[in-house]
Amino acid sequence: MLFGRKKKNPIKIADKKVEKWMYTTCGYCSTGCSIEVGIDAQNKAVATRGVASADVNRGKLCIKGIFETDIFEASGRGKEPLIRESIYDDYREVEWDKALDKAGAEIQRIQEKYGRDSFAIVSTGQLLTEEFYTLGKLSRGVIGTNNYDGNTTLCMASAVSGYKRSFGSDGAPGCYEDFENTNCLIAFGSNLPEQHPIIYWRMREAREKRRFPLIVVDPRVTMFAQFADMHLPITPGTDVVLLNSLMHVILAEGLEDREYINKYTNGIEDVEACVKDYDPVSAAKICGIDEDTIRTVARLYGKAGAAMSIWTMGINQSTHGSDGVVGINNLNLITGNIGKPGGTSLSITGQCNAMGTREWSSCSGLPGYRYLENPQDREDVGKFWGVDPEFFPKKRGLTETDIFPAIETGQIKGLWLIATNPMTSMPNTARIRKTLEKLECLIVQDSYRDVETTEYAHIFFPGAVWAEKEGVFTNTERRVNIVRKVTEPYANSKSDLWIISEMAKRFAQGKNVVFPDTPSKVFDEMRELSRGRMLDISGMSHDKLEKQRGLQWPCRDGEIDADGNTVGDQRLYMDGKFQHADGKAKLIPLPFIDNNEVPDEEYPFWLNSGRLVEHFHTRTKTGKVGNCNKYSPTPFMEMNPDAASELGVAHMSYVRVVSKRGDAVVLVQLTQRVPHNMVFIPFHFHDCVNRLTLGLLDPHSRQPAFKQNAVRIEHVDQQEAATMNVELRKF
Ligand SMILES: Nc1nc2c(c(=O)[nH]1)N[C@H]1C(S)=C(S)[C@@H](COP(=O)(O)OP(=O)(O)OC[C@H]3O[C@@H](n4cnc5c(=O)[nH]c(N)nc54)[C@H](O)[C@@H]3O)O[C@H]1N2
Ligand SMILES: Nc1nc2c(c(=O)[nH]1)N[C@H]1C(S)=C(S)[C@@H](COP(=O)(O)OP(=O)(O)OC[C@H]3O[C@@H](n4cnc5c(=O)[nH]c(N)nc54)[C@H](O)[C@@H]3O)O[C@H]1N2
Ligand code: SF4
Ligand SMILES: [Mo]
Repeated sequence: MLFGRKKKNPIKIADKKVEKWMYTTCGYCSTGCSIEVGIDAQNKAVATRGVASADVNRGKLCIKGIFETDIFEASGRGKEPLIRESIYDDYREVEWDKALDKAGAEIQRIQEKYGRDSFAIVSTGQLLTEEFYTLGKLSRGVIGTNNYDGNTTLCMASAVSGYKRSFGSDGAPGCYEDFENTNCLIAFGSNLPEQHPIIYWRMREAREKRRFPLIVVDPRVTMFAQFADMHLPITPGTDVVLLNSLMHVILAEGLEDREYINKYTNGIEDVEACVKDYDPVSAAKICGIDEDTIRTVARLYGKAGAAMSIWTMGINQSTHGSDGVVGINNLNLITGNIGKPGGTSLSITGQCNAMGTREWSSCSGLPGYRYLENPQDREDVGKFWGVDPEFFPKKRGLTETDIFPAIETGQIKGLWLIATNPMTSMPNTARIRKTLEKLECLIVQDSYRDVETTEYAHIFFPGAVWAEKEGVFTNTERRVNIVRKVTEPYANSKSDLWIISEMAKRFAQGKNVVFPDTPSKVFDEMRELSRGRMLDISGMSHDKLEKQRGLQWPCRDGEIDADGNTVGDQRLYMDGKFQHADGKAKLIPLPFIDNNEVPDEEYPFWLNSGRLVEHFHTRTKTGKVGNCNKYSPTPFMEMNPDAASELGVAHMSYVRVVSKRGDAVVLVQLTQRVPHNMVFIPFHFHDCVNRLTLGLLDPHSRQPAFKQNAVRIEHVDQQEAATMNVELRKF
């Protein structure tokens, strides 16, 4: 089969005949680029360009943003609501009212029969914030199930948990401008040039103006590692050991900031006692980074004056995810690197609106960083929504990763999935499949009809996608930006806000609670709920967000600069005041316990997984965009050439990868990017890497360890494998 250009003629840029450009914000990653969408004379969205006056991307876009308008009319879009009695029947198209009635009746039947919490709801980081907020109101205030969570548990839960443990609240303290002020940057488990290309571009531009050391900690020689001054190829799952050892050197050599520690933190004695055991010689044996390198990095960081750390899934997706985040925070607290230009602990977020769901969805509590465990918060939100505070649970229910096992054991009987595709994205998908088959009712609400999870659903709601609707996203640096509606929803799909609000009408309790009918009215509610809090957005409005190309929170009503423009704070904790009751940050000791699945004689390779620049997640969007899909049309596995030659595995041949959970057949790409004892498979493809993963859970965040698993490699019949793969990848 031939992919790519057949004739090598020069590429011509087609004139898309754009009549007008409309402002919006990219709907893929959490960088938060401002985009203008070009509309032609037929009112069709046909092109995109970066917005030059937007501080985030300054006119730039990556490949996904450039071709984003292709997703509107991509094949497989959901056109009409669908229902069926059992998952073995065919779907039939029905009117919206009928589908919503059926869903409402099923939820109530299940709740009446098995109890309120027997119906679970799992959402995403990819809706608009107004939609999250409204879904939270419906789930917590009307349907009243405590088993409500988001796919952010697969993604950002460890960052949230680590921030809460260290600082008393979620919320990234830093911003992109920190790159322009830092004297040293360590990136832990983040492949910035591929996964956040425009944040990378901001970082690189800052570094071109003013050189500072860039240190990348990643077991793979990623693109980021290749561009770094130092690459630390860490043994998977041992970042906490490296962090403890860096602190050991900093404290032993007196490079810490004692004044900051004494004034603004608690717990230094416990951390000092703990890191004593992590001298570089002992630590090197566990984390695989030699003692001299550990000392060099510790000294660079300790003496930098302003030093910052960023991290992404290499830290979060581990059994030590939350501890890894706390370790990074510890390092920055003892060196006085929080809340100052160039000194920060900046979690690079994942999905376009993973931050919005953390802030406003009520998944882990109540809106605006409020807690179910706090009686005052229950009282305030209850009053504001018109819901009896006694209706709310008094503590958080199950996370997404605990909801699936609870379906297995029969505790949960019904599930509503909104904009997430667990049949490809959860670990151990064979187990997920069996779990979904057990449900009495599965509702799938997705923009695409052909997502794998709909095969197990009873009801399908077609949702409008991205800029077919209006609302806000929050990016990595707490910048809220506006997604404007640039085109009508495809076919008979509806905005998620509409679907959620209509669902509320199916419940007696929903008649007493107000569900505003426009996104800007919902935004007004959020503004009111945020007033005076850390997460203050009272100074924002949809129009101001467009005018100023996004605003960072906290953004208080009435705070303006000399030109009369509304302003938000660039950084949190500038005054050293944290959100714990005593106002101090907590330094927390992190003794390391090796509880990962690790390679052994039978399964001798680490299985690592992650992403590619041209694909997004389970490829429901990029898999249909020709200019993204053509670069990586087939699942493949990176394998070290020396390891391959020992096993007699050839470049571009198929192998069977086997773990204790299952197997997958993939094409081998030989590359020194992975060490001798590791293979890497992108997770974008269905029936591939997540057939193999175990996904042990972090005890604090319940996030799965997607990146630390053990596998072996077996030979397969090449002809059969090739045929099977072509069949499997047909859209
Ligand atoms: N193109 C594209 N961009 C995306 C996405 C996408 O799907 N496609 N998804 C978005 C989302 S939701 C997210 S969460 C982000 C993810 O962004 P990243 O986290 O940057 O991407 P990953 O490839 O998942 O993982 C990053 C690196 O972690 C390394 N790693 C594995 N184990 C360890 C370990 O034990 N320690 C350390 N230090 N590193 C380790 C891997 O080798 C890998 O190179 O990307 C966002 N941006
Ligand atoms: N092995 C392995 N597995 C992983 C990871 C890994 O690194 N390795 N990473 C994990 C991470 S960090 C993440 S974030 C998850 C992502 O996992 P998922 O959330 O399951 O992946 P997506 O493909 O983004 O699924 C989003 C779904 O929402 C739909 N959608 C998009 N926009 C809208 C909308 O506006 N409305 C509606 N109704 N639907 C919409 C899309 O069509 C798609 O089906 O995967 C996790 N899984
Ligand atoms: S970097 Fe992220 S937000 Fe920016 S264009 Fe690319 S996918 Fe969109
Ligand atoms: Mo993510």
